[in-house]
Amino acid sequence: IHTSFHGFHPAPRQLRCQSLSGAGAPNWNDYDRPEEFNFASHVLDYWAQIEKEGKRGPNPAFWWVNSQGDELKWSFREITDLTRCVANVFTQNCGLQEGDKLALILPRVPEWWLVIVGCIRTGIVFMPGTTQLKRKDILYRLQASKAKGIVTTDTLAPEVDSVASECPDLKAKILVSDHSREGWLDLKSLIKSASPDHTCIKSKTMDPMTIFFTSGTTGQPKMAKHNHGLALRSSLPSCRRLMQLKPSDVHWCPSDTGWIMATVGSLVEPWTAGSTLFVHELPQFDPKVLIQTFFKYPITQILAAPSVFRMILQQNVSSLRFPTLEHCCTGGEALLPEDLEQWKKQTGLVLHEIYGQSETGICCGVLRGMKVKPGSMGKAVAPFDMQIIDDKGNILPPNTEGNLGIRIKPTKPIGVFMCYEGNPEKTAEVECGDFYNTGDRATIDSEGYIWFLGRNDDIINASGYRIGPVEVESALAEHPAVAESAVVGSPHPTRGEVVKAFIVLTPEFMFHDRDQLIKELQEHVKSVTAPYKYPRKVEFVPELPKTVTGKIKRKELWNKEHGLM
Ligand code: BCO
Repeated sequence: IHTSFHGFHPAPRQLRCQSLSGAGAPNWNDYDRPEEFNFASHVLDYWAQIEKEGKRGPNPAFWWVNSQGDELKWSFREITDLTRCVANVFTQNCGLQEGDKLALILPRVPEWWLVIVGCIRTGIVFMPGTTQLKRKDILYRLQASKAKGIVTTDTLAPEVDSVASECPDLKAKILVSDHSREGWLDLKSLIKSASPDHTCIKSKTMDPMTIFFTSGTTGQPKMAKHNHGLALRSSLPSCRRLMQLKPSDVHWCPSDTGWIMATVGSLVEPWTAGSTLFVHELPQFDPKVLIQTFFKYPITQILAAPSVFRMILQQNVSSLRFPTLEHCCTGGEALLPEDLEQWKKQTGLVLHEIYGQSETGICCGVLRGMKVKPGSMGKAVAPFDMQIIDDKGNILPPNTEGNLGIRIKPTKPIGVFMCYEGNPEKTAEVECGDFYNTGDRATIDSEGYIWFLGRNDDIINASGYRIGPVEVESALAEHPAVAESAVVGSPHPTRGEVVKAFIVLTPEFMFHDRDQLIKELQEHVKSVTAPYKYPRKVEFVPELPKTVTGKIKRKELWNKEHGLM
């Protein structure tokens, strides 16, 4: 990868508002459905051209740093060239082609951004996954998606090798490393020798672009498949009004690369506006590093989960008055009014809540400049029509609690997922009359503000992670101490909710040291599945509450945890 290290200069004044009306793409309106769209050619190549014409200012398009003092800056022209090289590597060296699926499990290294755009240029469907995934998670993902390729690092390559023989469709293993590994293609050196001449596919807006794995109440994560509309959506005027990013902005979204928040917030959104996309490698999350980063770099906008802001507020530092930060957005879990108040008090800035899911991207929010109602997650962002519905899909009146729905009939809006790949039953389950049922409970007031109330199922939202209880219960079941368990969300002052496991012990472990056993069970879960799912709270119980048919009553345990009984 070639790098350029040019100094940072704020963009000229006249460019500040340039991109509010749909960035580089044609001036679509919120309800347009263009036949063809490709983020690489419509947006990135546009900004590369603007740069070439000297109309963008000298700010980098991509600015990556780490704690060792390394920095990397790319212009849009460099990104265009590099991602064309990646596209050629995929098709010529890896034997991948349009429609193939590629698992992408990388930390915040520059190649993550190159791979995504390389996929978009070639029509390869990228499937981001968190680097916290373990062997079994990877096996499931490769098998369920029939992935033809995987891109990962040295850390996870051995895990992939240990399951590869069980994945007959997997033909390209692509490594991002400074070392080579037998049986793996070395992405960095292949990019260096690849040609930057590549013709981007002419993708239809409705062609598949990406898949996000998302936890459900039962079973393994579902595969929420999106078309190119997910990226087009950020070019629509209503979406642009959300953050009102402009080319002079330096935008930072420190979300884990496995989530839709990273794809949208740390790639599509800033680049649609021609802004600088800022990345800190942050191998381990540390709120102190975030604070130092705000003081060191000219970051103007941030998008992160409420837990991130809470953790920053809890640090004992003399000032949280950041010199350049102007606008803060938050989503992934509920933002409490006290977080909003504290952030305002300490930083002088308003936290603007957004709401979305792996199935929807950002679908509602408090737009920049809009009146903030503490506790509300704002209004639906067109073209989404969001309503409170009953279990049959009937619209309920204002201020009535019900299911939060997004209208998908007669026309599914740009940005809503296509389906759960390979799972028509689950896809049908979330359709409710003319609506997609988000599974969240909410109310809408007479001004259209949406008030989140909670899930209508057992899914846990722990510091912005969506966790299916069965995934944790299955991991626990593999430990000899666990006769059975039930997992629910439990309130937590920093993380909103954390995973709590109620465990019935097997007779052999009944008299073991309880504190030691808790630690052992936590480590066990961390070792068999992605560690963010581990139960931070454990309670040993003689039995679990069950229905007459023997089904565990998780709701009863949840109510107990939330002081409702
Ligand atoms: O807290 P512990 O130290 O006990 O455990 C942590 C890690 O140390 C540990 N861990 C991580 N990698 C490991 C490992 N252990 C063993 N081996 C490894 N390889 O596991 C625990 C992981 O928990 P965590 O990720 O919650 O950790 P942390 O560092 O406290 O991070 C805090 C947050 C707030 C940064 C993190 O929870 C977070 O990023 N939350 C936000 C998630 C998010 O972005 N959600 C958005 C989803 S997309 C969406 O909602 C749509 C919106 C448009």
